[in-house]
Amino acid sequence: MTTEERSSNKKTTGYDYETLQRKWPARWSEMNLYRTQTDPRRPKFYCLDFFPYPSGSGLSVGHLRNYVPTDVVSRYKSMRGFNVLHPMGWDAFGLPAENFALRRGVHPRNSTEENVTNYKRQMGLVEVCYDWEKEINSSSPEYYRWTQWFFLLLFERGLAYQAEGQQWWCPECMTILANEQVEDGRCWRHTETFVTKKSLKQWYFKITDYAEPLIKDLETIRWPDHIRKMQLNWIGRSEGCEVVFKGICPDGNPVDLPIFTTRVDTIFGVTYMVLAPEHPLVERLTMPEQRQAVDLYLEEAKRKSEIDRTALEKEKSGVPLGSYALNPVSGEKLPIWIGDYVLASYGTGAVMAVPAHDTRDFAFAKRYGLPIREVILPAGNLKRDQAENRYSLPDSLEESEMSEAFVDYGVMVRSGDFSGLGSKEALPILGEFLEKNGAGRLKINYKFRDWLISRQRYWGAPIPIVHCPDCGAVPVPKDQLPVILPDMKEFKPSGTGRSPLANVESFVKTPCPKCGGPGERETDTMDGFACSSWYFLRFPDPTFTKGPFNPEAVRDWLPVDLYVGGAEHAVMHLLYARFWTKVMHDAGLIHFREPFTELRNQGMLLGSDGSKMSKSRGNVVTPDEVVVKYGADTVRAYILFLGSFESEVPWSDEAISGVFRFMHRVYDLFSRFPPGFDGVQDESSLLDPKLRKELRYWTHKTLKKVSEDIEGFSFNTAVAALMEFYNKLQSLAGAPHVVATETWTDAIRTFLKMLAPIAPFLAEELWEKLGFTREGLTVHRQSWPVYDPAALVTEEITYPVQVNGKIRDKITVPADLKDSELKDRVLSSPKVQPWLEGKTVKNFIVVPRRLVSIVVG
Ligand code: ANZ
Ligand code: ZN
Ligand code: ZN
Repeated sequence: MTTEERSSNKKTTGYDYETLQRKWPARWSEMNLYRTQTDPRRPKFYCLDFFPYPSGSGLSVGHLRNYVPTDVVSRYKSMRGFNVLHPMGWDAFGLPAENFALRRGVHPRNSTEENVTNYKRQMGLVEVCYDWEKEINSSSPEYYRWTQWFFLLLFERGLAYQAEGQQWWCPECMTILANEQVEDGRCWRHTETFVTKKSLKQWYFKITDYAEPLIKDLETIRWPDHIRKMQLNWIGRSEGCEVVFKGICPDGNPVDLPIFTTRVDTIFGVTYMVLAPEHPLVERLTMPEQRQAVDLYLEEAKRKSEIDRTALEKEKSGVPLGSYALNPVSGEKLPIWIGDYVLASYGTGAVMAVPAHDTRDFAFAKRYGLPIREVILPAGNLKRDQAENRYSLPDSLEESEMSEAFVDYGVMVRSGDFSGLGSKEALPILGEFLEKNGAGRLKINYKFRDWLISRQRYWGAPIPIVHCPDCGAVPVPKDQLPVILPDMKEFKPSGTGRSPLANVESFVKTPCPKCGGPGERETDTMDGFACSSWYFLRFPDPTFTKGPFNPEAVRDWLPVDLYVGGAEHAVMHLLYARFWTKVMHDAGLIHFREPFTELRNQGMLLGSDGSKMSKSRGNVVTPDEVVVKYGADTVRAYILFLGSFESEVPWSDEAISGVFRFMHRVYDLFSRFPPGFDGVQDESSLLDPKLRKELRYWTHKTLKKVSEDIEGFSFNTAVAALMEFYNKLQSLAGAPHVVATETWTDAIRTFLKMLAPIAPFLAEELWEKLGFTREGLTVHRQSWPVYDPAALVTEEITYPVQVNGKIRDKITVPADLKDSELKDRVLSSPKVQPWLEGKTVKNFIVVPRRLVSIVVG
């Protein structure tokens, strides 16, 4: 749209959004419209957006797909009589903020402040109703003091520990990354950069202790199925057995070699063993003649990523160690190999290889000419002896070459006393057998690892620990928090594996809190995800000083009723926050186990070219430009209207122009036909009953639809319903006297209330202009109307009503009215009542669709 068009639009309709955007915010602020209400008689609604990192590039219209819908729901709930908490804050610590500051050559504190100011300004452009009195910033000492407090809570509960290990290292970030921050062998922040492994002492949170509740409680929350599935897969629970094989060392001594398997029913089919190259027993189990080949192989394995190593399609490689292991069930002697398809970090880092029934073992055996022994047959053709709970097997089994592994359950064969058992039923039987013989037990394994929390970076909450040569790792006493992050000019990571804080002597040197001797502060900082694991507890009372959160306010407001943000946080943040919540619950600090009752993920907003918005493509649309061009009401309505909330949709200039015209038309129609408030006593003389009914039908039908759609996150259809309703009103507005009636007034009043959460300026302006302020100063504090189901009934029946055989009245009711309600209406009719006075109703007969007959005596 050109400037001329824009100004001509203004001329024709008078809808001047710029004036409205100047006029209303000041008044709303005088009314304290966005201040969180705490009326104890009202139910509460806590609506939260994902904690944003205030990035240097500011908001694009894509972000509005998060913020506008939650704003609409908050406004709607508030009109429905809820106390609504809708706060906003800044996830300001962490790598992204620090990397941004490094690129710009400024201090992250300054760049963060600048970015926050810009975010707030942009959010204001579309009038998102955050209560800014609740604002928090995770990089402020008042906040991170409590992040440190939680670290100590976890430490006290044995859930924070230090361990040395091979860690993912991003050479660009120059820090350790958590497993979750590595995607396809690359850094999540540097998608071009392959990560490597580095051995370092690190801090971990023991999230694996909470595997079961993290799985189980997923059933208690209303979250998208795909997010729940991703969490389940990430946790990766699998039921199986730990089986202890005996490895024979070159010197003849036995050593325990435990493995984890989900298919212990295949144990008679093991033909060799495979250890991960990093397995601690590799050294001891290597025969001298294999030493050289083994060393060579270990060198190669270091260079491959985990993904490459386990991918099914990659060729499996390995080397024999030259030593053997004994199968604890069959006593058989098995060659031990190392192979990089076995991961050091899963199970026990070793497998019993069953090439006949495992695809990867099969490929490996084929490649190296290892034996393949079939021990499970498909149950299909075998007969089952019910009394014995076994299958009858033929006397001799044919040997046939397998072309691929048979991986399903079936019937055990060539398995000693266990032959004939259904292989699935045999799992617990074998588990018990192993346990009795001290050679293993049933076991549940989880894929996910403990949460690696320490970062060798500057911009984070310092880990509140002092290392003392005598006392070890000593927690900083809680009353000495926060451990202040010192101001540093040179905070670029050195790449040595130590945090830049290690260079600040005044920070590092400190007495041991326990013995008073010379100690050294931990110089690692916490991963930014620690800050966002509890922030939702802080919002209800963000200035509370006696603890991380105000327990009373938390009792009133938590858990979060509605949590909205992008689907990219399926495992990290959303799993960590659930974990911390459970820990706090177990510590008796809070009354709930799950932080976010309902979760919604918005779909991505693409550029108008159909690809992801990005600076380099030049297809980014900012709120700034479109608000100037179309106004906040239109931008909001368009964001809601452009597709279903979850779907990926492209930006369209044409479509937003359509919504823009809609705003103009609404303004135009309602200001041309103001309601006739006074003097309409009996509107039946003005309004044809059929028209009246039609108008009521549309009002209540739209009301029902819009209410249900907002509740169900179907904003596009809610806007569409308003558009349809507008068309109806427009078509009726011309009819004589319609606009003077109460029915018309009610239709407009209802329309404006429904428009209010979506287009707050236009709705408010019309509310005032049409004189509705006599019902309350602002449309935004009106209560949401309740629809009348009776108005939705389209078919009506007129019943003649007889009393003792004589017609006394005609009564028109909805066709689907229940008999009991029909009776109530008939008996209360003013025309019927005189005939009933002083008498008793002996019989009440309804002839469906024809007649009502009353017999009195
Ligand atoms: C013998 C066997 C026979 C297996 C068979 C499967 C089929 P999930 O379900 O993912 O838990 N495994 C165990 N530890 C491993 C490791 N560190 N690296 C790679 N693979 C490992 O998978 C468990 C199965 O994965 C285990 O069961 C083991 O192979 C393999 F017919 O043991 B199985
Ligand atoms: Zn990186
Ligand atoms: Zn000490």
